Amino acid sequence: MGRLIVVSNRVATPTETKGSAGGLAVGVFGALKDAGGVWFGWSGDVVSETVANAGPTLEQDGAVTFATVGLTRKDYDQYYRGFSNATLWPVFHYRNDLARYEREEYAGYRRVNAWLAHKLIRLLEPDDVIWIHDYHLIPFAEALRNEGITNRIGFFLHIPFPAPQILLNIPPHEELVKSLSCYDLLGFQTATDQLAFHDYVTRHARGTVSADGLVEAFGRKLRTGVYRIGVFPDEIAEQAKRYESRQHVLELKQSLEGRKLIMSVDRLDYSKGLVERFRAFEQLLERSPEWRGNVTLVQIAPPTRSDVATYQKIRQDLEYEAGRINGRYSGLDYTPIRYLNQQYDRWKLMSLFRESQIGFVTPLHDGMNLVAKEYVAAQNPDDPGVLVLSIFAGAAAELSGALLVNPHDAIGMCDALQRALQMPLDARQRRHEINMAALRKNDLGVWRDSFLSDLRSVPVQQTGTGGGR
Ligand code: ADQ
Repeated sequence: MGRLIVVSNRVATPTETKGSAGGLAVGVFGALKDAGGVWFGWSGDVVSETVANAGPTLEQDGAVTFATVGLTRKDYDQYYRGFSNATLWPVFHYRNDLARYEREEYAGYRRVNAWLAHKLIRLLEPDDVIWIHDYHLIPFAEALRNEGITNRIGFFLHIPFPAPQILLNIPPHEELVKSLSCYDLLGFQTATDQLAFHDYVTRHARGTVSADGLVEAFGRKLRTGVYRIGVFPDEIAEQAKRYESRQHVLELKQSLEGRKLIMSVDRLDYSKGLVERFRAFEQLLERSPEWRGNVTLVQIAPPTRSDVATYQKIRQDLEYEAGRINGRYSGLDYTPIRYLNQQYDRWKLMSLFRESQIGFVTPLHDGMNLVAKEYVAAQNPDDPGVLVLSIFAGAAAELSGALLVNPHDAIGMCDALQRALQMPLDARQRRHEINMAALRKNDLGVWRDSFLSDLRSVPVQQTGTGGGR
């Protein structure tokens, strides 16, 4: 079996892969350890041109090499802050209104992909299998193919793939899809995303999709598949239980004074539907006075990408909404919304989930949403909380024990909160069992192993980049 090469925008540090870091780092690292190989990507540092060109920096951990490079200010601005996060991210989350398109940023995005690919080549061996992650790196395989690399290369998209009518808003949409055709296997979070890609291929790229899922486009053949990312539910359950008697949980319990708790945890991002969520909670207090003073929403949302203008705006909007709602419904001893801008340790979060009666997860669009899965896994099976989940999270296709809501319908969300707050124990347990069975059936290991086994079995093509149409 050939080695595994993982490429992602950010690379976890060796320490992060062992501690309580996000499940993804642990999952990917597990596969790297088994096969041996390299994890390659940006270090997260902005550096001088000399330092950037001197990379990659190599760090060895058993059979795994962590290889990272720094980015120059210009590369960071154009590739990361620009085209990745101000064009691709909003459009792929159906927010054309928040997207901008600048030719120089797109050129920078392609330039950085080509530069990174070139840096990786010296670390490659002929039978390595290469797994590229996410929207920052769409042109990565094309750049490798341009340098004559014929290894098997797979791509997993962690975020939604938009319907063609939405994708057309990005002027170089055809180049992006042509770049995707240079992979051997494309993995999507849901069947809807896969279908949107197939739709683009057949309607806008004069390609074909056969009944068994083989795609032919731009002179290349590739496979596509749905690989639902998961968690390791039993590990989360165990850690959540282990942390439940720690100080932070006891303090929270004490401060709630018997009130019901609704928990929400997200990166501070406009795709997560935070403003809509706060307004739905406001509806609950407005329409059901009996809950005033008796239920608290804890929203944990540390800022991300705070140097992208749209992220500054969502932060302001949310602070305004939290202040407005709290001004309206607070009492001397009661604050309805506790809005925390901090990062929390993963196991701490899980133990807080376990204390709450509702997990309120309502993105406007989301690839999967692992928080929804983590919430379920962290519950006490003897007294589980209820997941209230947006139909626009990828996880909604699997978690049929959740109460599904449309995040644009404040009253609908308010009704779901009411229902969850009043749900009897036997109904909560039934829903929890259904959700846990889904998590176990399709855990993080299944996601990783099924993608890699499909990638290892695609036939090697000797062609370089697609010949175009
Ligand atoms: P994200 O948009 O970051 O990921 P999500 O899947 O919800 O969204 O979270 C990823 C991880 O970050 C989870 O393990 C979660 O616990 C952690 N996290 C989120 N908010 C946190 C906070 N406030 N403090 C600490 N940890 C926090 C992208 C896509 C998703 C997709 C994932 C994985 O946008 O749709 O599910 O990749 O593919």
